[in-house]
Amino acid sequence: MEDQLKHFAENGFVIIEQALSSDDVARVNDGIAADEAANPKEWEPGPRPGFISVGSGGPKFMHRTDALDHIANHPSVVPLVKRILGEDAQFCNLSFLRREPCDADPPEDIDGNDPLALSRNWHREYSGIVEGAENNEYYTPGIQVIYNMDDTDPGIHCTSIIPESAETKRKWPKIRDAENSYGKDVLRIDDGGAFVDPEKPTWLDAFGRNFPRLTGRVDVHAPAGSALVFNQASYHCGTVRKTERSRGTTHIFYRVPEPAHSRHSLGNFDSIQAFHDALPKRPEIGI
Ligand SMILES: O=C(O)CCC(=O)C(=O)O
Repeated sequence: MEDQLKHFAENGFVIIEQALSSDDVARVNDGIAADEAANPKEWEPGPRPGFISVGSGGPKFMHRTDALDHIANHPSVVPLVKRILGEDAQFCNLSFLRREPCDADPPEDIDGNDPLALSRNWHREYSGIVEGAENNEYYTPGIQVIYNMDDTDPGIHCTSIIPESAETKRKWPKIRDAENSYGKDVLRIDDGGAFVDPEKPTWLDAFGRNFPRLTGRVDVHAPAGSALVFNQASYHCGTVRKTERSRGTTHIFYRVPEPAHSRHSLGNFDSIQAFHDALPKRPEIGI
C-alpha cells in the first residue's frame, strides 16, 4: 500500500488491477441487465450530444437492485481510501454508467494522438471543490473510485485523467463561491487553465462542441475489474471513441462528514448520514 500512497500523492490517482474478481464483475453486470429488463424507463438515455450514455445511481437505484452492494465498501480499496482521507471516511454515493457503441467519425483535428477519440469533456468533480482537503496530507476533498466493468483499450471508450500531485493542488490559487450548487462559500481550485494546450487551447469535438484541450493525460486502459482510485479534484473525463463496443463503469464516492457546509460527493443529500438513512438496510453494503 505504501507504493500506492506514494503514487497517489505524486499523481492524484492510482490504478488497481484486479480490484474486483470476475465474480464481482459478473454480479454487477448481470444485476444491471436484470434491472434494465425490469425497469426500462429508468435506463432511458438522457439528452444526446451525439453519443449515448445510460446510467442509474443513488439509494433509489439500490432499492431496486442489490447488484452493487458488494462494491460499496470493497476491501480492495477501502483501506487505501481510509489511509488517504482518514478513518472517518465513508461511502457517500454511487452510480453505474454505460457508454454505448458509437459510429461517428472523429474530427479531422485529432486530439492528443488518439485517432478514434470523439469527445473529451474535462472537469474537476464538483467544480474543483477542495473543502476539507487541507485535513489530509494528500490534499483530497473526496475520492472517486471508477471500476471498469469491461476491458478497456485504445479501441473503446475509457476514463482519462491528468496526473497532478497533492503539492500542485495545494499551491493553485483558490476562490470561494458565495453561491455554489454544492454549498455556500465553498473553496475551489482556480488553476487559470494550467493544463490547457497553449498551441491549440480548444478542441471542437466530433459533435460540434468546443471544449478546452488539455495535455498530459493518462488513458485508463485496464481489464474489467480494475479500479481507478482518484482525488476527485483532479481533471478527468470520459474519452468517447468511435467503437463497436459498449463500456460500463461503477462509480463509488467517499468523503468525511466535515466540513458539512460543503455538499461535494453527496449527490442530492445534505450529509453522509442522510445518504445512509436513505439506503436499503442490507448488511453487505457495510454501513
Ligand atoms: O466515463 C468515464 O469514464 C468518466 C465519467 C466522468 O467523467 C465522471 O464520472 O465524472
